[in-house]
Amino acid sequence: MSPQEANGGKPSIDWSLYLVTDSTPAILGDRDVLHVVDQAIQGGVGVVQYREKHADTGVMIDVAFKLHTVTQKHNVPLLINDRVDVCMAVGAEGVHIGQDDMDIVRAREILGPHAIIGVTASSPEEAAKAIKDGADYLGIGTTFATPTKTDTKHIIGTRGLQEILRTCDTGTTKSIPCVAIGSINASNVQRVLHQSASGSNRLNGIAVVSAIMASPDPQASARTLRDLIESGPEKFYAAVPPNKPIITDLKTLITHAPDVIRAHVSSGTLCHNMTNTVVQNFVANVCLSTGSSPIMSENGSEAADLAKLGGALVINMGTITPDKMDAYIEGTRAYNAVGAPILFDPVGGGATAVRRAAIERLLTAGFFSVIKGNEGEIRAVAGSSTSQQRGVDSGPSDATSGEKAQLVKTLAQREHCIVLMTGQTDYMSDGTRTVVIRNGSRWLGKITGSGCALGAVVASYMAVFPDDKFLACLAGILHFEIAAESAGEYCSGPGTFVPAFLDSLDQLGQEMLKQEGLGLPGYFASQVKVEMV
Ligand code: 3NM
Repeated sequence: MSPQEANGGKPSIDWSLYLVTDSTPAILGDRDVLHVVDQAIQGGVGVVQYREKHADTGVMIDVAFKLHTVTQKHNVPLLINDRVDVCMAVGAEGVHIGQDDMDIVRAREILGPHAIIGVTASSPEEAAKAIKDGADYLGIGTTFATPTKTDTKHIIGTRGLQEILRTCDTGTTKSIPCVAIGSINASNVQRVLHQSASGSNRLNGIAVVSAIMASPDPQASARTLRDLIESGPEKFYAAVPPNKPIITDLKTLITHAPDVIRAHVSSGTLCHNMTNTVVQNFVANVCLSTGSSPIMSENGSEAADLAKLGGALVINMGTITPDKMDAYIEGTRAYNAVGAPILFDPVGGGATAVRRAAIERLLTAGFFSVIKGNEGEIRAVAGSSTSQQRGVDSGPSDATSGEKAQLVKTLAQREHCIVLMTGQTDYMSDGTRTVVIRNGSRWLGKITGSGCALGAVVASYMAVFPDDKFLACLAGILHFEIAAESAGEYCSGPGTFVPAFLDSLDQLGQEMLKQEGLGLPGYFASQVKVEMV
């Protein structure tokens, strides 16, 4: 049986990288569309859609015919955007229709059962209807706002993609290939694939216009995208990369923590802080005392160079301004581009409209390995805030411990990252593992910057131990909070706590190094107050 016969008479399609053409001068420039498509296919494009919104029908048929010759040479299907008549005229493999174009049932009647018909869907409802009406695949989006198509109705982000993917596999409707579209390029393709997944439902591929059509080297751009898609997004973005064991047993996690602390203490790993002006000096000292090398730079233009140095980035929006927002986004993109960890601390996230909007903008702009905040901030990120945060303090909470654990777990599952909610008791989840941490000292709540400093520590721990970022975070938290407990025993108040804490952070690290090879130090084991829930 040929692949075509095996697929109900339709050619089997490699959806991983789907190219939509655009001949407008702003995108295509003076390049030849046929040459670009030929190059793109050689770079790894598996399906081509001819999209032309302005040409006369005769011109469209002429270009589509020539394009079909190119795609046939490579055994890749050609689909025509919107125009069933052009598809028939050139014998293309199918059409792609938008919500305002010809109805899919009518298109199917005209083109017959063997044609490939794809439909644009921006919501679970549109997806469900398209599936019911017999679509062969869905183009879902608009993922992110794009200058290529400014009349898109809904910008749905990776959360919207997740919802649609969930609809596509309810058990009652058939599963259908889905490709996401809208401002997807080499800098974000892996995190779109990672963050859009809903359980085992994943995108089959991504569709792009400008990332290839506007490229001076379409073959190289297609190859880069293809490699990024095939190399698997989880390598950088999952708490535990593929092929590494996920330790679900708390005792084993705790047993490994001292090794991670030792690795960090002697690492001098770069901790790049885009943090608030109130805490910079203290945070830099905490970094040094725990073994990382801090740089406090809010200059977005140098983030790309710093991102290549093997460290981590902290984005702490405590003293946010419009200029700083742009820098945070530049920093986020730079670290995402090399797969380096970023910790996002949405300080005061529930306090003002500006900060709530900043959270949305940042979550759209990039991927954060950890989102860390107090309860008010985490609720602002989750969109489940019921009370107005007063300044940067969390505000009162009547949530039970179980509800807090569920909050971090649900948000971790939604964002596909680690969520750390700090307070007298900390809650942390990577969506699979959720822990409650009762270590720490009351003095941490009496000085400025303790939460911000914890963020910096956790970030650099992830850079040192990327094989299990959840374990890295846990080790960093224990280093920080157990040291705070020791310092709390000797200090006489918040003033003396600060230097005692810096000493204690350093001493705990040095003790760990001395006891290398001796297993889990007894004093450390006896201090750990962590529970898995
Ligand atoms: N359709 P780029 S967005 C053709 O949301 C198209 O349905 C969209 O271009 C939709 O890859 C879009 O350059 C343009 O952002 C995508």
